Amino acid sequence: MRIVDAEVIVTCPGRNYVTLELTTDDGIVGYGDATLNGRELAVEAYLREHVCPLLIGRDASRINDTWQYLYRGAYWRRGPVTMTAIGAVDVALWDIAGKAVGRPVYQLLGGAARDGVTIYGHASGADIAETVADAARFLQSGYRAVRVQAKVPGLESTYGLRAGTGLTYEPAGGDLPADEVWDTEAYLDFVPKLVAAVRDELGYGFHLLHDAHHRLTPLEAGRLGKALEPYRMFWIEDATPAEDQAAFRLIRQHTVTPLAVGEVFNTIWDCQQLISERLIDYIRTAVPHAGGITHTRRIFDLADLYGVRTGSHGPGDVSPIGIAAALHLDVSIANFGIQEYMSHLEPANEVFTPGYRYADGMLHLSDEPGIGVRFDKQAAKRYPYQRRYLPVNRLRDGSMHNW
Ligand code: CS2
Ligand code: MG
Repeated sequence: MRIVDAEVIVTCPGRNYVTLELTTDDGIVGYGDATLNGRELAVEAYLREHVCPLLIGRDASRINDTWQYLYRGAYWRRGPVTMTAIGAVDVALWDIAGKAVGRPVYQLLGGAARDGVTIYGHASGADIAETVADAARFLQSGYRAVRVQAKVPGLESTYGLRAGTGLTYEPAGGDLPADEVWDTEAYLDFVPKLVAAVRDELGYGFHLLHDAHHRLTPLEAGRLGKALEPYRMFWIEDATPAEDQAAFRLIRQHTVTPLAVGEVFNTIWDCQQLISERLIDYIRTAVPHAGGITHTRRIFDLADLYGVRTGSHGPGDVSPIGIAAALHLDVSIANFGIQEYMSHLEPANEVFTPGYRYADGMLHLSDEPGIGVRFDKQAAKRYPYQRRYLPVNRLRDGSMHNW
């Protein structure tokens, strides 16, 4: 089963996606998600110029060897662009492996360990009342977990506020990064009020999550975690930038609120200390950005040794192929925690046809062979790439902060 063609397709049906298509000599086609929000063309070029020429003629069944060949062979290791490119090749090869034997990928990973994959809704609002009402809507439609994000009083814009009535929050926009202003004290004063109102109105019968989105210092994260302890959070996400893994020791000294981190990680080495010292409770690496199924599974297995559960990143800027790949891992591993899922902006469904479906607060995979997502290359051509950037954040004095 030799690879005879490798093509990278960039398309923008509602937002940009980068998809790798691999074809074998017996006509099997596999797909991988190579989308990296705001840096799509960097991954496209890495794949087209430096990886695809190496794939032609390779045995598609040698997934592990191809992973090692692309990782060690690059010499320059790690990083979001390299690992997203390797991740796309890896998922496409797993897709081919499943299609070659007529079985869904999760059955090649040891089979289902649960009936479905619990996801969380993304409630948001311009104020507390709106956010509580939005959270209630998710609960009424069967969600068992909800993330809440609301506009911080006094700030022009705040992370996580969905536009319109759709389910997807899309932060990238414009052909230059939008400049946003941030005020940590206003945020720290506000979030406990938001969370208290959600629990007062909607009770404790569901998992409640919040994303601090890298904006706090470790001590501020400890302050927030302690303030939220009465409300039994499922997690606070990205409480502080996690390059400084040791900083989480300080947060742990001040709070028992569970911590989740990892959506910007791309290798096991980014989280090895966080996991082995039990400094976090959930690891959030996204399959497309962390070297695909092969490497993400290693991260999840390491996490399992230390009682850390998974909480894969799954925003609208992970394509349905990336979401499906995560679901195959989620449904089969022992230490599954929760899966992020926002669904996708229209008209993504003209290009991607996922086999998974929503029911009772969970996503359920189909038993289609492979990853189970169909990709319409002709439809993709109808939506050419549009340069878009994630926003940047500055403090009120103009100094750069973390978005
Ligand atoms: C967020 C994302 O989903 C999340 O938890 O952190 O919305 C993130 O901001 C985007 O994926 C960045 O592209
Ligand atoms: Mg996040």
